[in-house]
Amino acid sequence: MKCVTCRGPAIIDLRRHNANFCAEHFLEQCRRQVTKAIDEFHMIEPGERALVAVSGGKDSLAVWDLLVGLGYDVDGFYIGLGIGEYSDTSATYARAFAEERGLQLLEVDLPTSHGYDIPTGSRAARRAPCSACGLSKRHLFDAVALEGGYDVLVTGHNLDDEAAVLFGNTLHWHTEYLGRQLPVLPARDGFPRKVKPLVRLTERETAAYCVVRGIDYLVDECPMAAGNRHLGYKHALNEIERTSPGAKHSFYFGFLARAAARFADQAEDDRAGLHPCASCGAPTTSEVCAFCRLVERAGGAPPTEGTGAVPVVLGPRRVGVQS
Ligand code: Q46
Ligand code: ZN
Ligand code: ZN
Repeated sequence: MKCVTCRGPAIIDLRRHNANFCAEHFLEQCRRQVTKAIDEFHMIEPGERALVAVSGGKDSLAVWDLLVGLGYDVDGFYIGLGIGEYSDTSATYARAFAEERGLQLLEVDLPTSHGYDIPTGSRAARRAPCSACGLSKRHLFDAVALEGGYDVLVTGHNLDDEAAVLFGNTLHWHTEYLGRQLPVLPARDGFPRKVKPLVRLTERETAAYCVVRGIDYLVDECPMAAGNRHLGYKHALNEIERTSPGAKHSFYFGFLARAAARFADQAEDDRAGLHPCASCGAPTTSEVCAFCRLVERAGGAPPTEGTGAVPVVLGPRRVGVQS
């Protein structure tokens, strides 16, 4: 197996590109794919400040490393979800990554700052754990990015994630979600743009990227993910990919090129009815937003001022977040 660029010994084969790469040229390939995604979808402009949502897993650490390597100004943000040992361990990976590289990491600990953890919150609100978790994370990402004056919020969603979500939404014809399933969601109501620079890389590639770069990441899956539908869709797509290399890519990018715009109106309609939450000010269609209702049901309370985000690893620059 030889590297397609230098003919040296290859370490990875990428069947959908019909190419093998040595370590050096594999890293180059990852950077090229991320640059292409950023340029194609106008994700981050020069001089903008980005905040990456960091979980301690391979994707979020890979995207942080890639963006810093490409010269972007990026801080990290970690949320302690209170999911037992999983959360304790994931935090150590996120902090170690930031410390070793002198990057700034902000942190919110949900139990400390809002009085609930994901297992309790999901039971109290009668929501599936991932639903309560996703809602809490989305709210805090927006709020902390806004509080810290960031222009862009970056997440580590990769091609497998996006194809699996698209698969689920198509399977059930959730047309209201299809118009929003884009690699970039524009800024609105003072909230930052949301971008997914890893959409051109698969899970296998982000894992290999971390190994080659020597990035230590949490391999274990969140214990609450077991048996969720999203994982089932990923397995199904992996089976298809095995016999049809490139199927995931053409499914997702074909959707973006030829179908997403057809569902855009519905996404716009959803936005039209937004107004500030009576409790926290976040955009919502009801009087009090779903996050504030979740916090209340879980018996917690929002911090009196701001999100409670504090820098736990101090990089070269302090931002004006509240402590
Ligand atoms: S952390 Fe949260 Fe995930 Fe765990 S509870 Fe579900 S959504 S699986 S990315
Ligand atoms: Zn090479
Ligand atoms: Zn609210």
